[in-house]
Amino acid sequence: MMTVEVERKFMCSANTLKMLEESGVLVGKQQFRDQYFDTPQFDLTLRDMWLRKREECWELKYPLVPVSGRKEKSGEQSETAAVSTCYKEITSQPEIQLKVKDVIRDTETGVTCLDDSWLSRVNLVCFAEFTTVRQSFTLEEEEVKIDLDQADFGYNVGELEMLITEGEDVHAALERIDRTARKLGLTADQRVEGKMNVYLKRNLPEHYAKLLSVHILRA
Ligand code: V4E
Repeated sequence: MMTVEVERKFMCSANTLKMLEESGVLVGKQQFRDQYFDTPQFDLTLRDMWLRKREECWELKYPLVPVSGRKEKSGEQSETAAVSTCYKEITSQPEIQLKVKDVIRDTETGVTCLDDSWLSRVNLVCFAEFTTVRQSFTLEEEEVKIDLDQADFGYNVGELEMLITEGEDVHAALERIDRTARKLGLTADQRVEGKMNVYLKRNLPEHYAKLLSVHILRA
């Protein structure tokens, strides 16, 4: 079963924080280290594929709508959809390997574990590494998870997130995210940079510029 992450990022103002502390339920606080991997030529991220190891767990995120079939955002698109993103998430190592191999044309077969030897064989190297402290909240009657992230390189961002299974109604998830956003007093006109945008801009500006130029990331 494939998971789809429907997500909207936001800047957490003092008002939003107050609202969360008063009406939200703090469901957890955690700290994790993310390491992102790609080939030296960035074959994965230039296709909007993000391979990461969070603590000891591997995860691959790639768009629900493949980069090749993407249309420019039109005026017809709802504001909610314009500020939200949909990515498939896979966590099974054999599936991750198959998908990655599709892209970087590894010819090896019979590898079943995404260990460090597999990484070096297909020339995957860590290009970004940071630690996040995350506080997670929920609002009464809402299924959307609200994360407040503080990354160790000095960037804070909020995320509204719903996980659905592939084939489930993305539109309904977008509407739930929108409803939670309204309850938090967020407006749809604001597009917010994710942690990776900011990390790349600061640490790998050339690759960041390339991702902007091919419309994988937006400034
Ligand atoms: C999908 C993606 C990246 C991978 C990191 O994804 P994200 O959900 O931003 O990270 P995080 O740490 O919050 O993961 P979670 O704990 O929720 O699983 S890096 C860039 N992208 C693409 C992307 C994009 N183009 N635009 C926006 C607004 N977000 C992500």
